[in-house]
Amino acid sequence: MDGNELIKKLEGLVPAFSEGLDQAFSLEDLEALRIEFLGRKGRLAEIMAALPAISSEDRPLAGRTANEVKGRLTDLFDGRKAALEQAKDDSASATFDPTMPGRAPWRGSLHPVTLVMEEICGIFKGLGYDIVTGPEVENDYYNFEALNIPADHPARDMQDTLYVTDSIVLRTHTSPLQVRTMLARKPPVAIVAPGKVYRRDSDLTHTPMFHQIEGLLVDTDVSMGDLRGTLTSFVRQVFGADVKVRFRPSFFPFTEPSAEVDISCVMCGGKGRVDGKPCRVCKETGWVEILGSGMVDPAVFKAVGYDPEKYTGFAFGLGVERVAMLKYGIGDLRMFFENDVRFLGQF
Ligand code: 2U9
Repeated sequence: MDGNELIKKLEGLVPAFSEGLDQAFSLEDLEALRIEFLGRKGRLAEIMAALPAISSEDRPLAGRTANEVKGRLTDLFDGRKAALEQAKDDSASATFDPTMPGRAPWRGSLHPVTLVMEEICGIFKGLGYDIVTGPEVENDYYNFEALNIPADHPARDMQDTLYVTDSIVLRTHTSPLQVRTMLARKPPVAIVAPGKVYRRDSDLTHTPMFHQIEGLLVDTDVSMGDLRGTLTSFVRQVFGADVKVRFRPSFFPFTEPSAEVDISCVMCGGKGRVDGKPCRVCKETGWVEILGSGMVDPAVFKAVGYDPEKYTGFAFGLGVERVAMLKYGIGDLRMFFENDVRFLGQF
């Protein structure tokens, strides 16, 4: 080997070592590479062993080159070693700490309408009532005819009802469920019918779909007193024992006599004013309407084949969103339909 050849070989060590460093991902890899190139029997030492054999005039340059190459390899080695040590430190401090408290998983919650439906159904279940559900697309007979709402009745107006065909509608109340139940069962009947209902109505205080719960009790000797006692006890369970209750005469095609049920205002406690200002919930009256009710009209019993001479019954209905607004102090009906989890998560 002459001097030139030796120098070329020495200089070739730098890119070869560099390539090796690119593949060294651990301190162990790096040490193996150091031994291969810089070790006592390494590639540099092997080339250096040929130094005494070359001509004396080439030797000084070859010797200098050897020192330079050794310095380059050592620098490259040190730089890579520092980087790998730093990476090792970083990952050590980021290791899993089993003593840290876990990250709480995000939990959903029940919609306030669902909560109120479940609460109300639970109260009546406790009194022995069955929960019944059924179709939201109904025919004219179950939604209107059997309920003493004749074809020319204003409740059927195109304004109020969403029609599928001339004789098929989206149910405007859950009353068809009571009709279906009476056609299928003999008295005594005690049921509550929760569900979605649909009306052609949409403004600040009305949505085209809302939720109702209706109830029906049919037996021999059911009286207006039973209606009054049952509904008074019911509203006190929902709104608190101190709430005042009053029954006002009203009219529904399917009940006679009929009564609307008011409770003392949940906002102002019945005073009509809050901090000296008119109460926005009861409009200064001190009362808010909560239920419609009445004694089942004999015409309805006839339609389902119950003997109106033998049986009497009471029925009631309420809007679930309305109860939820009063119970939770929600001022805007639209909150129930926007699905904003910041709102929904509060219940
Ligand atoms: C049958 C017989 C009688 C159900 C009744 C009401 C009174 C009533 C409204 C309350 C607010 C509907 O959601 S709302 O707009 N309901 O006022 N509902 S009595 O009477 C029936 C039902 C079925 C067979």
